[in-house]
Amino acid sequence: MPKQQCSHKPCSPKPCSPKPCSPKLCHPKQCHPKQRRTNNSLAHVCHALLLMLLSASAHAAQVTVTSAAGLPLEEAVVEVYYDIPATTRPSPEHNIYQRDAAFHPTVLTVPTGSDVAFPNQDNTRHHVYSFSPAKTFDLNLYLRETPPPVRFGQAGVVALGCNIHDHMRAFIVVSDAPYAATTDAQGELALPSLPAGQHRVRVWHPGVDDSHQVWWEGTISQGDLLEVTLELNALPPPTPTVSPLQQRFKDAT
Ligand SMILES: [Cu+2]
Repeated sequence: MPKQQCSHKPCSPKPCSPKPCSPKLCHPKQCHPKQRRTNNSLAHVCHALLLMLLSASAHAAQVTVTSAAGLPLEEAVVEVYYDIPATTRPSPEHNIYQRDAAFHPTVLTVPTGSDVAFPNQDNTRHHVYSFSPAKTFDLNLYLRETPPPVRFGQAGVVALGCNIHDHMRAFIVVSDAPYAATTDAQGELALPSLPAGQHRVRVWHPGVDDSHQVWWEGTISQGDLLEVTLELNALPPPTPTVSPLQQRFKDAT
């Protein structure tokens, strides 16, 4: 970090750092009151400069994703590509459960080669499937006995559905990137410490396109505050349908 020279020679003969600039350096008897005030203000300036330099070099990069209308986009997937040893890549267990006739979460990001289970927590049966090129599978009607996990060995976006409930949908983003995660309710994601240099970054959201294959692409480096605006061109998800039993219940009330 470049050292700064203090201009106040009598009290700060050395290069500027937090201690030389501290007012304690001036003994009250050595400094005229006016000099002490000057030293105090100099100390504040030095501290402010130091904090600015530290924060500029140390804070993590952050990505904020919003729609063209300015709304924060939750569950946008952010991938960052950089070199790390393959052995350090985590591979925790994953699952997408079903509750209240909905998938939870609705967007899951996993490293390529991950296994994902689909436990059913409802009292009605579900039939989970995908026709996506990255993974085609079919878990026939089940209730309490969770089928064996499905392995996702190819990078890409996998759209999930339920054969019984058309409104149920979710996405698994299978990623080759060393880092991939989803944004929070504010559309924000704080990245881990990145290696030096510019890195390729991709952003995906289910609302961008009905093909689910369109990614925003750019670059990012440590300390960047990247703001990404996505146009949402996909059709809105279908609204939940009411079963005949539910309809009879509604009619009776
Ligand atoms: Cu279902």
